[in-house]
Amino acid sequence: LKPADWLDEATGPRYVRLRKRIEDGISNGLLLENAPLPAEREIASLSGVSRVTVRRAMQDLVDRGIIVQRQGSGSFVSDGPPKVEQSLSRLTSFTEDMVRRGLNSSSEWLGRGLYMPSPEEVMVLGLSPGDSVARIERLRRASDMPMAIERASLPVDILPNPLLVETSLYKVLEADGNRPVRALQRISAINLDAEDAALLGVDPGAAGLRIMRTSYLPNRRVVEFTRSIYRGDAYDFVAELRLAS
Ligand code: 16G
Repeated sequence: LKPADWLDEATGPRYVRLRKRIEDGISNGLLLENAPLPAEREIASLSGVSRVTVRRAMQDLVDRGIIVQRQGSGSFVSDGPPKVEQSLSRLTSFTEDMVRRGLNSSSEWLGRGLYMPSPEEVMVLGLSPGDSVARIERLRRASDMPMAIERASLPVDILPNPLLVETSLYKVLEADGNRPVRALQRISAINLDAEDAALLGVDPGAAGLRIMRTSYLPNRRVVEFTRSIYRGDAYDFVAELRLAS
């Protein structure tokens, strides 16, 4: 990038303009994968903005997974998909997680409706003989990138009409006073089979994470039993640990 290219003439906060400039540089191929970015101080003088502005733009780029910062060696253009850092201590929905990161979430329907439950669904959801189960199966995308395949099962009295879920399942549950307040989540490593890999846009056998979430209402009733397959290269799960007392 030439010095004049660091900040365009457009209006808007300076850090946003600088961030967009760098993003454009990457999508135009002016800044290649793994290319080092100049030091903060240098970008500041090239673009005529303060270091605070540069820091803010860079932080945004790091949050979006567009650049990576390596301790002691500076910032580089990321060579992989943006990694989503997901807290393991908050019970949030996919839509909320993406909105918080400024990413656009969307879903492709893989299936939904009322079905005869599997023995596992009967057990986990505490269904009675003859009960149906509501299932919604979606391929979930963040800014158009496939991130996860989610297969959720719910008791029919909690989700009588799966067709009512447009974007967010948790929003529908919340509207009915059924938003889960606790969940147990189990994460295990897998290699993606050909079908799931194709949906997620990665090679068969690529690393994935299988996540099982069982969510509960305040009265301890199970609201949701969800089996998900997440892309291993797109997620970092992060938990805060404390010294056991
Ligand atoms: C998260 C949950 C999923 C839940 C979904 C609802 C995992 C790992 N995560 O993705 O259980 O069904 O959020 O999202 O299972 P929504 O409200 O955006 O539809």
